[in-house]
Amino acid sequence: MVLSAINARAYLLITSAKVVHMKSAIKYSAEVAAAVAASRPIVALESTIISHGLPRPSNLAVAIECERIIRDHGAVPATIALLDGVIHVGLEDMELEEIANRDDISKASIRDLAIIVAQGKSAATTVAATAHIAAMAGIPVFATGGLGGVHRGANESFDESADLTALSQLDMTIVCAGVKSILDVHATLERLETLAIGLVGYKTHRFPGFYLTDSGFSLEHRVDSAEEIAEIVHARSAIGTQFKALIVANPVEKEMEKSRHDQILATGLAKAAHDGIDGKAVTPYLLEHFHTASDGESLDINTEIIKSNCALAADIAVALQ
Ligand code: PSU
Ligand code: MN
Repeated sequence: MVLSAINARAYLLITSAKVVHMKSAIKYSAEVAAAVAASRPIVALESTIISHGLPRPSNLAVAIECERIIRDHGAVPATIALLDGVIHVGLEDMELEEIANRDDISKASIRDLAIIVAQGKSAATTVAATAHIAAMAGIPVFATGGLGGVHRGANESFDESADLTALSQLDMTIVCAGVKSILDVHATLERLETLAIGLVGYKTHRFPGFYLTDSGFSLEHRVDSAEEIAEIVHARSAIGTQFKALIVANPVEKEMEKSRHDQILATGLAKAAHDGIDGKAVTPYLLEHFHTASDGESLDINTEIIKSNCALAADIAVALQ
């Protein structure tokens, strides 16, 4: 049963002319190509956080630091992005710099990928798009900051991140600090349940709230080591639930003071409504508002979040081997 599902997928990859064409659009960095050849542990990293989530020049510094942490933990970083119509799995130094500093880098979700490739454009990949490409490239572990989810007021705006539906269809273990606190966390947790996406807390029974250690919601499952997570990943394959992602929620250690957080969020939401921000501009707008209104405190916390997630993701990738 499990084998036939995998074979069906492999068959598709090998025989579909379109997919083969797509595969030839992938360029591996030298480091990632060597890691793939030697079956070494690899961790996928998204690039939207670099181009749209963090301000310059911290964005490039954080991206470099994240890659270093993953190497220090015995794995190889594969930052994923699209440059001039080519899907990159792993970026060379110059390419990472382009993602961080070029002004023509759009934010690509899964639905944008083919369009960007066909038109020869450049884009950073969201969690959804990164997870899709990583799965295609056979990379099973992914580190990010905070997942996208159901936005506040989604009952009217229908604004729900494609991160959720993407993760309900991919074999991926993703480490994050919960979902971004700018979202409707309760609704997002309900959607995760509906979509059958696995969810465990790392050393906690509380669902993390991105800038906050605790979002106010509890978690049924807790794990305490990378090895335990690897056991779950193996069990998923044996049971046939591997094509639904597993989220490892890793809380930030030093959180923002809650009343300060709530006040900055309230002014940010009011400002976004006043400025008529919607669609994919909402998340970058609110993150930027946080960074400015908190005098960089949210930037420091965001940086800590993703560094810690990179370390844990690398440990998981190593434990999986
Ligand atoms: N996590 C961060 N910073 C970010 C993001 C996640 O710490 O900038 C990005 C991810 O790429 C995620 C995206 O997929 O925000 C969600 O955007 P949207 O809500 O428009 O789907
Ligand atoms: Mn959206």
